[in-house]
Amino acid sequence: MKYDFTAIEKKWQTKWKDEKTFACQNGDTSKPKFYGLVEFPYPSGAGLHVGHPRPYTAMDVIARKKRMDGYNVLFPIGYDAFGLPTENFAIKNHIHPAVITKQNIENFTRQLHMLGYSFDWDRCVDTTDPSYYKWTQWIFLQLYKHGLAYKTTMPVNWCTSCKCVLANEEVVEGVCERCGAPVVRKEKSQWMLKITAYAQKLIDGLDTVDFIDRVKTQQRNWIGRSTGAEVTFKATTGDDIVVFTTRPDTLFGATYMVISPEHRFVKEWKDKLQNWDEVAAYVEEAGRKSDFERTELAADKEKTGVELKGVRAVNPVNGREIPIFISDYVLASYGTGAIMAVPAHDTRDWAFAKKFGCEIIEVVSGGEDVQKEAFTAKDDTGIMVNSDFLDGMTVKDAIPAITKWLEEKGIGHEQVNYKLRDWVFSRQRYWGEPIPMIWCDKCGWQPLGEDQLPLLLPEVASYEPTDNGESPIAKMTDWVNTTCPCCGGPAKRETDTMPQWAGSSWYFLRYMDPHNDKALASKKALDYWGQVDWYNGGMEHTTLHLLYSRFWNNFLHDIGVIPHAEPYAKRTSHGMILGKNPHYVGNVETEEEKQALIDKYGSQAMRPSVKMSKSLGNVVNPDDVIRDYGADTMRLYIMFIGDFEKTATWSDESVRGCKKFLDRVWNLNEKLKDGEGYSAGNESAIHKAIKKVSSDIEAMKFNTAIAALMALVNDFYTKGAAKGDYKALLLMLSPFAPHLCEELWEMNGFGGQVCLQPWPEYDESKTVAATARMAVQVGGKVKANIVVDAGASDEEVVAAALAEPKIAKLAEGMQLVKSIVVKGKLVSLIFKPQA
Ligand code: ANZ
Ligand code: ZN
Repeated sequence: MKYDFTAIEKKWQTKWKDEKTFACQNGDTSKPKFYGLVEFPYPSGAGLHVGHPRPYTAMDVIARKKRMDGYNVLFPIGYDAFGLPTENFAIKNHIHPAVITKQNIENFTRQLHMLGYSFDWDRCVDTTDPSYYKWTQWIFLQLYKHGLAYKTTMPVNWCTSCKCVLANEEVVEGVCERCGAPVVRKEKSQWMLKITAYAQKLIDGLDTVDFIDRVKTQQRNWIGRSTGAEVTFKATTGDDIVVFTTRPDTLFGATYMVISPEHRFVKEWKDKLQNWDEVAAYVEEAGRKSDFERTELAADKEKTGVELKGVRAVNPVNGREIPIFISDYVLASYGTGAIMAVPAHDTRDWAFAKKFGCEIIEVVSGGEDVQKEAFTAKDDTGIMVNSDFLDGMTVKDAIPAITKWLEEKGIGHEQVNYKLRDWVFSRQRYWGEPIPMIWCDKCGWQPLGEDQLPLLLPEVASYEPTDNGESPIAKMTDWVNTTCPCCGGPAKRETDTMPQWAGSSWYFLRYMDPHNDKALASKKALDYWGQVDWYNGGMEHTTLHLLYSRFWNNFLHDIGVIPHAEPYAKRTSHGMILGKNPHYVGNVETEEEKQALIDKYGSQAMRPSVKMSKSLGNVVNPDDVIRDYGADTMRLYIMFIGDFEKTATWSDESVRGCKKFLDRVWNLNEKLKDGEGYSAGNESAIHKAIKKVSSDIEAMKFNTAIAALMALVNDFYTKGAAKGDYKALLLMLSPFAPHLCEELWEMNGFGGQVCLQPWPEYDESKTVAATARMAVQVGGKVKANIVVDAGASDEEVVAAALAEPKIAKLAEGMQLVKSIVVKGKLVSLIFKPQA
């Protein structure tokens, strides 16, 4: 019989769907629970990308294995469907974004079904469904009521193309993460979420979870805790200038100060400044740049700045008067927006001092001449000098000593700062959750009553964002004008919507109880499922989604809504799938051809693989692969493609290789011998394979698990396989190639569905092959002994006997005429001289 994957896959997918094979029950205490999570997709118009199946198949393999291990498995899926691409498509084509979303979700659902994923489809969520975003809005109201949502006017990142405010996390190297257009600074009134109040909790929580190191490190760096001191300098105006420094030990080397161009003193000192015009011009110029342009991009560039002429500061440790500058390398948004500059020991200060002729005084010795470069070592290599009572101390000892001194004098104290900024939570766009707040001229901002939720998005005539930066909803006066929940007077609704990160910040909770209309999920469901046991997702979400959702979860825990502070017990991440680079120099033969590619494509020509893109024509569509080779081949290949956490390059040849392997598994079915248990020849190989495949799946080493199964199939072909051997193979292969295995399981009459069988167990003692010692007789006399696999076939035994050195010598010039094997005991050979 032919392996008709199309028919087989359709048959089993229909059965799983109709019978709800993978629907799980809340509160089943007869089994341990396992909650496996993948990042739900944004249903774009382009359909499933080949990047999706890698993490999805991986978690599907794990979920299927956990079910066979006897767990009650929650493995859900849904759609993160608010967002700009849909809105932009709506604007262009004049179709309601909800209509487009519905179509896209249907297409994604079809594709996900086609891959045979064991999702519990009854729990599917859609963030744009009012019964879902009701609870997103509810969480916002809780944040507001607990002082963690506030509206403020601030300079924000403004995408010139999306006409929309972006969070810091959405600005990548100065351009919009989504569309690549330049991002400029703009003053806007914005809703903010106080994630900074959770900075320390978000760091501490990392100690309680099993996240891969890369993720922990990136989160810690992003939150950016630094310990130092705040020190007060007196200005000659009488004002106190407070600075944040991580090196209070270098205070004696502070030879000037810098305040950020936005610092309030700049305006307050206007009348005292002799060079106001110059100062004002610099302030304006700096205001146009983003923090990224002012710091990272400018790191190697010449420092700029203006001295504030007419005002000076006094260094509190030695009473010396020092100049004050404004420079854009000092950010308004970090620390106190002011620094003491120590050019001898800070690289940026050193570069600035060289340009502006400021004094450089060494206070830590141990490096090169500080007039030639800054000495920045913070460890024990440096010894304090020119620093009065600190002289002779190491930096490590000097920091607490000076901090104590500052505290005693009342001019400073220890201070912890975080790089993390509050989360800009409003977008001036249509396709997002309305923010349930009302503005009353008398009462100020008022939260909408919880009984009024969901606050539905109004129908609008056009989704175009307005040039003045207001949401298209602002034009819907019927919707905007309302009454104040506090005084009943006329009031207006907030017209900004939430960012896309809102719906995904809590979706894993909704899966536990997706149809609940009384709460985001019942206490019973939340208690039963607890934490997500295993969450796999992209590294690109580490500082956005992963941090945001940990913040919301910690908050919901603090207000008693959910039982765990940390949402995810375990987080892993996969590498990207790349396409072959059509412009790679390795694709061509001659030097001229190679040079032509380099001339045209530059360094890009040197890369064998690149991100898939339409323009390069190297995009792989999962639909095509499934049509040509089947979903099982697609799944198997994507798990076999390489180390899961590393990037991998798509290869059609390897896809065909995987299909061949499944063909071999299929064809083996017709060669099976009878026999229920494992046959002697295969027993140890099967135990070994069970051990390896089990631990490899757990460690996400899918490629080596598959390699082990391939080796087992080879064994079965050489040694022959009994039904019992085949059964074990199907059990182990089923998480990877579920449709094929179900079909073969059924054909053999093994009973039930393979996905519902217990995972096979292995016996450690049987993973090492049993051996047998056998005598070798030649012409009736024992001439040698050999050791062979207990399960070795007669042919293998004879071959081993002939290879034995003594026997080989006897056999020289002879021809074997007869051999008799007495299993496990002896092999008898009869030779005659060669003709
Ligand atoms: C004096 C000093 C001496 C510093 C020295 C460093 C080395 P992190 O680790 O990032 O927290 N700083 C403080 N506020 C700043 C702002 N708003 N914009 C730009 N720079 C700012 O770095 C803290 C250090 O960065 C602080 O310590 C301060 O420079 C600078 F040998 O103070 B330091
Ligand atoms: Zn009012």
